[in-house]
Amino acid sequence: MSASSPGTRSDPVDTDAVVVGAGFAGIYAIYHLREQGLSVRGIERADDVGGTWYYNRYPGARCDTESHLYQYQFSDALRSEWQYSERYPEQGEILEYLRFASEFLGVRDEISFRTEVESLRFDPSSGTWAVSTDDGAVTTSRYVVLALGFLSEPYVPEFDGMDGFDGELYHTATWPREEVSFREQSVGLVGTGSSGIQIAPRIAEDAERLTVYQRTPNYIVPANNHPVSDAAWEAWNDGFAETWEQAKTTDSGFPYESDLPSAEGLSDAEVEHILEKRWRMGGFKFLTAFEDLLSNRATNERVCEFIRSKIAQRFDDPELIDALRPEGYPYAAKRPPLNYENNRYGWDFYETIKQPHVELVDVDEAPIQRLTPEGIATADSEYAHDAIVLATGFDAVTGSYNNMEIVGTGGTTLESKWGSRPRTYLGMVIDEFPNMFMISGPQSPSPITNQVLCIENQVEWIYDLIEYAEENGGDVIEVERESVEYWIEHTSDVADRTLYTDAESWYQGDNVPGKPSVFLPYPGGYPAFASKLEAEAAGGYQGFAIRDSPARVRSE
Ligand code: NA7
Repeated sequence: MSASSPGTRSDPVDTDAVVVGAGFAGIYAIYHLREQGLSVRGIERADDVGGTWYYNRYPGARCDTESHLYQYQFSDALRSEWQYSERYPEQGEILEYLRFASEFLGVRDEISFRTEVESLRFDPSSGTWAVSTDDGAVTTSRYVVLALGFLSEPYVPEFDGMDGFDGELYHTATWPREEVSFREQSVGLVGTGSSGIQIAPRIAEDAERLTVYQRTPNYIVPANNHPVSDAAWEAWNDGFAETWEQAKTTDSGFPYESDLPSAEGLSDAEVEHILEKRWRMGGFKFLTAFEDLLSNRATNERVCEFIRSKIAQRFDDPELIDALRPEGYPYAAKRPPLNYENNRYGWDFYETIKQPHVELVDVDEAPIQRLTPEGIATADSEYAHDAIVLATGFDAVTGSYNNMEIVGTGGTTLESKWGSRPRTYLGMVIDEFPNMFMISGPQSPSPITNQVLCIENQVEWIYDLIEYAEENGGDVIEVERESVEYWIEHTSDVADRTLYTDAESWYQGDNVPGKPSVFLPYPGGYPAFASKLEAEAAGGYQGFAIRDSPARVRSE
């Protein structure tokens, strides 16, 4: 397909499609659309591919997805050329993989690096987008694909005195490229989510003192990371097709079967037996022990108790046990971090907390009030630091859309459209924003589901829709408002039937003051989502209005 078939336009465009972002999603979108015959231009603000893995280069950064599942599956040739070295891939290796993949797929030449999109404006008369970038250029394009990532916009708390701190201030999601040394320093680490838990041992091995500021104790499960042998990798590769087929049948999109539908009605010994086995497996395999973990409070509470007892077993100090005990919200309703032994002493997060030069400070009871020139002031104490590391997370899922002005038909801005909550159909399209597609957008399953599986599915679905429109309808693809209303309601109904809404989490925007509290991912699971996509396509995209722009001249 190209810009000249089957209809022709009176006004030529610079490119058929602009893809914004060059992480996992952007790379595949550029590749797939181009392979299908569209001209594509990628735009990426960084000087390399990688997306969130480009920026989150803090010591200890690692992906909680198992490495054989954290690679594209659409190309056997690509897969056969790559091997990760550990069960969970470390940030540097993921970056290497994405560099390698982008070269292997030949997409790098299509990407303008070091270029930031400032605005996207839809012109209804021509049915095209004008993409303005910070180099002063305006690119016209028929389609826009936003592959912005859902963990791309760092969340920085607005502590008073932030600018007045005399030491170095870091955020895990904007870590410097040059090596950072904490030697002989007193370091304050704010945040004990996945990033805080991963970086804590690495700071502790270097620094003279580490103070960990914890607001909410987490349900932390061992990762059980280990090197991957050539033989193990080969075995994974041999069974890859079946693994992915199996992954597509589970809600999480991972090929992990549950042991039992529920823990309800089981004896303590039975629950213990299953969870001990899962604990040894580590990672998200622990999460999938019982099918109803996120829908049945009784099951969830039994799993919570098991984790609490595991934490208690690791400490002699009752005060520390108490301080680290997670309660008051269900396990996995908030993104559950994994625990890695990832420094040279083999300390995981809990072992780090035990070290004599490490202190845990509870900032739930006595919150951080401000930064002073010397360090951090909480409601009841002051702490002196040479450096402060904010591991405070992200303005997740929707935050990355705020950095550019997106203007649809009739001058509607995305900011106003999403004022009180994001509005999408299938997490990919928005009414009044024709020919614009999101990958891993709000109300898509990506943040709580196997990423790569979702990305490939969404990219391919988007292309199929474009192809269908070009062949059957017109050059303006706009989702019907009713479809969006339906999807918002459906997403929220499904979320209300889960335990997700019982925790304050970035899944609901609760971590960012003032952000509307709305469950952001699609919580119905991968198979349900995939079948919605299939049904929409099989039904001839009834949820959309596909029409000709005034500028389109039909060749028939
Ligand atoms: P997270 O998981 O959002 O964790 C952020 C942490 O920062 C969490 O412990 C927060 O406490 C804490 N935080 C945020 N603001 C403050 C203030 N003002 N005071 C004290 N503590 C604060 O981000 P991560 O980067 O660790 O992980 C993000 C995702 O990346 C993760 O979920 C995986 O998907 C990979 P809280 O829990 O809100 O009380």
